[in-house]
This record gives sequence, structure tokens and C-alpha cells, in this order.
Amino acid sequence: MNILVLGGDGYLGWPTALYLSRRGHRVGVVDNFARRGYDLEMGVDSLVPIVGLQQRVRRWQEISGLTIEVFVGDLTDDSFVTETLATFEPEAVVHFAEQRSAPYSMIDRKHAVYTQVNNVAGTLNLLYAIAEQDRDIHLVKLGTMGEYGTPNIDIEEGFIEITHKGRTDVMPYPKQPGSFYHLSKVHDSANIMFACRIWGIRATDLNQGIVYGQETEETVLHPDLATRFDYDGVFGTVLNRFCVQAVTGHPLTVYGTGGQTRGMLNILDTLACVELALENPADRGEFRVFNQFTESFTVEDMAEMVKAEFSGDATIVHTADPRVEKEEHYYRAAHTKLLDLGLVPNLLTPSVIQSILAVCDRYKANADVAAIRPTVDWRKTASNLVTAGTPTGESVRTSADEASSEVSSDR
Ligand code: NAD
Ligand code: USQ
Repeated sequence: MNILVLGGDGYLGWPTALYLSRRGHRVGVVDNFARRGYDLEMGVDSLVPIVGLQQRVRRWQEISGLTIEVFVGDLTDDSFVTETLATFEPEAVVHFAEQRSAPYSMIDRKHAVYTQVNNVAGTLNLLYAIAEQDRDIHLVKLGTMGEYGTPNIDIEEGFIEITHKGRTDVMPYPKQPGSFYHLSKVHDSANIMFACRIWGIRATDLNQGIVYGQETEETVLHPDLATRFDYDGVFGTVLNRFCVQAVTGHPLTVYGTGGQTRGMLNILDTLACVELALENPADRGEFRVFNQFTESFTVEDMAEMVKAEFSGDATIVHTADPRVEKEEHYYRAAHTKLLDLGLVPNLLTPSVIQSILAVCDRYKANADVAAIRPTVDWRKTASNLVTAGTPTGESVRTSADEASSEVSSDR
């Protein structure tokens, strides 16, 4: 299959591109390196060193004999998107290319606007390009379990049957997301569903939980093939963060009571789920939603598990929750569709936690402990983006500045 991986330089996009390439697909990757730019903006870096995309691709060719085509550009540039699709002629597009951090989107107005423009406009350009070029192209789009929030009823897989005043219909499941980032995914889902309806394109929305882990069969073949590993207070996700905190002697930072429950999955299962979606495409005109996670845990449970598996002493601290979210709540979310297609989950066993701890231990000298502290406060409309390289209050030109000035110059 000809598969274009958007966001192919990122944490999940790069290992997915390698995985699909190794399985005999013709793979192209698209990226504008925005993610590397956020690191520069915040003065942080991936714990595991990563080389540039061109070097990654050259190394892959040397090791596997396989070619990955590279397209450098921005999805918010509509002509770039149209030209890339025309050149590559994909049968499927896997779309990872968004600003994915909830805290980053909550820094201030500029970062919220940047996140929503980047994510929603990028996806809209893609929908138009697919509809104009070839409506058979299967769009596999990374969404998030966070679209649903934490309602006091069971979460279904995308849709819910509602009976109201004696009449019944199947409707999109209600969305109560917890950040401007998560909201951007809700807006994407609505746009994609509408595009499927009016243009008859085919799409799978993968409502993914929080991913953990860093190594895949392909990325371990050479250090140049490694994918990134984020641990800082803005881009680090909870379980990966706890592992870095343990090996650096930083207390494990549980926000609030730690009763927040989230769907989780191993990075290996991200690759497997994307492959299953590609092998079993949505029908023409179908907007399909899969809940992509394998287990759910409370934040406190995850801290306890990391503490138990760490060979040294790890302490857990409960800090005031910088986010506005329920700290104790009901959580039961359906996730059977990918299992029905054959997913065999890689669960969060002690040995998996130990393997993540081993990666963190190997690279702990790269960790900037000062960058671990959470700096973004949901209750404020502007937080100082204070990280290792940015003294308090210093003004830095950011991706968000650029988006914001583009928005104002358009007016
Ligand atoms: P990432 O930031 O590491 O990768 C995203 C890539 O997309 C980056 O390389 C970035 O440069 C690129 N990108 C962003 N905007 C772009 C644009 N306008 N044009 C071209 N390229 C652009 O993120 P990730 O962790 O790999 O996540 C990938 C996707 O999966 C995201 O959509 C995210 O919302 C979703 N997701 C991630 C997780 C997780 O735990 N990491 C969980 C659920 C869903
Ligand atoms: N948390 C802590 N301590 C920490 C970090 C996080 O208690 O040090 C808590 C948060 O308050 C939250 C939970 O852990 O309740 C998850 O936070 P996170 O940063 O790991 O995940 P989140 O912000 O939801 O975002 C991540 C990805 C995002 C993806 C989402 C999937 O960055 O791209 O969409 O996970 S989901 O959570 O299912 O929406």
C-alpha cells in the first residue's frame, strides 16, 4: 500500500513509518519540524537523543535497504498538502501531525490559538486535498480518548444510541474535553465526520489513550533510528514522566489525589492498531471511531507501579493539580473494536515498566531536572513558559507567535 505518514518525525509517527516500511508498504513522511521547534522554544530536549529526519531516513535505507520518502512542509499550507498528495498518490494517510500537548495549548492565548489553527486548519486542508484528489484514500486520524472527558456514565466507541421523548437515534458520543488541545481534536472529529457525509470519503478516527514506552523492533536497530522521549512539564506524559522522575531522584508528581483514570497503551500497540485500521479500511462515506487503548489506570496506581518496579528509592508527592479536571470519578470506556480486528495487547507488566526505566536510566544524564516541574496553570489565562532555557518573563519568539501574527495579518 502507498501510505503517507503525517507527523512522521514525531514520537509516534517515526516508529509507525519504520514499522510500515518494514512490512513492505511504500511509505512517505510529512513533517514541518514544529515539534523540534517547541523544544527550542522551551529550552528542553528529548531524553533520548534523536538525529534529524534526513539522517534517520538515510540510516534506515542503509540498514533495511528500504526507502522512506520525505516531504518537509506545513499542513496549514494548503498548496503544500495538495501537491504532496498529488506527488505521492497515497492509498492511505495516517495523520499524526498536530500540536499534541494539553499544557502547551493552555500556556496562554497565543498557544491556544496556535494549537487550534494548526490542528483544525491542517486537518481541514487534508480533507479538501483528499476530496479533490481521490475519495478512495483512507484517512486514519489520531484523535484522543480525552475528547470524551470523564462522564458519569459508560463511554461508548464514538457513538451512543439516545432515546429522547419517545424517538431514538444514534448520535456522536457527547464530548467534554479538558484542554484547548483536546478541544481541537473534537473539532477535527466533527469536520471529518461532515466530510465523510458530504464527499463520501472514508475515515477512521483513532481515539487514542496515553502512550507509554519508547522502543520498538525497528527503532532499536540503530541509535539513529530512536524516537523521541519527552519528560518535561509541558510535553512529558504521565507514565513516561514517572519513570524519568524515578531514575533522576525527583519525586513522582501525582497531581491532586491521583484518582484521575486514563486509558493507556504501549507504543507497540499504537503501531499495531494503526496497521489494523489500514488493513481493514472504513467504507466509502463511513466515519468510523475506534477507542485505542488497552487498559485503564488511575494516576496514583501508575505512580505506585513505577515506585514498586524501580530498584532504588522513589517517593510520591501529591501536588496541587495545575489542571481543572475531576480527581475522583467513574470511568468505564468501551474498547472492543480493535480487539475484534485482532489486536493482541502488550499490557503494562512489571517487565514493561522495568524496560522503560532501563531506557530512562541509560539516558538520565540528559535529563534536565529543572524542566520536570509543571508550569502551566489551567486557571490562569497566561502562564509564564518557564523551563530550563527560559529565564522567568523573558520573551521568546514562538511557533504560537508566528501563528498569531499570521492570524492578525489576515484580518
Ligand atoms: P509529536 O509532537 O511527537 O509528533 C507530531 C509531529 O507532527 C511532530 O513531528 C510535529 O513536528 C508534526 N507537526 C505538527 N504540526 C504540523 C503541521 N502543521 N504540519 C506538519 N507537521 C506537523 O506527537 P506524538 O506524541 O507523536 O502524537 C502524534 C499524534 O497522536 C498527535 O495527533 C497526538 O494528538 C496523538 N496522540 C498522542 C498520544 C501520546 O500519548 N503521545 C496519545 C493520544 C493521541
Ligand atoms: N498527571 C499527573 N502528574 C504528572 C503528569 C500528569 O498527575 O506529572 C496527570 C494529569 O493531571 C492527567 C493525567 O495525568 O490527569 C494525564 O496527563 P498526561 O499529560 O499524561 O496526558 P494528557 O494531557 O491527557 O495528554 C496525553 C497526550 C495527548 C493525548 C492524551 C490522551 O499528550 O496528545 O491526546 O494523552 S488522553 O489522555 O486519553 O486524552
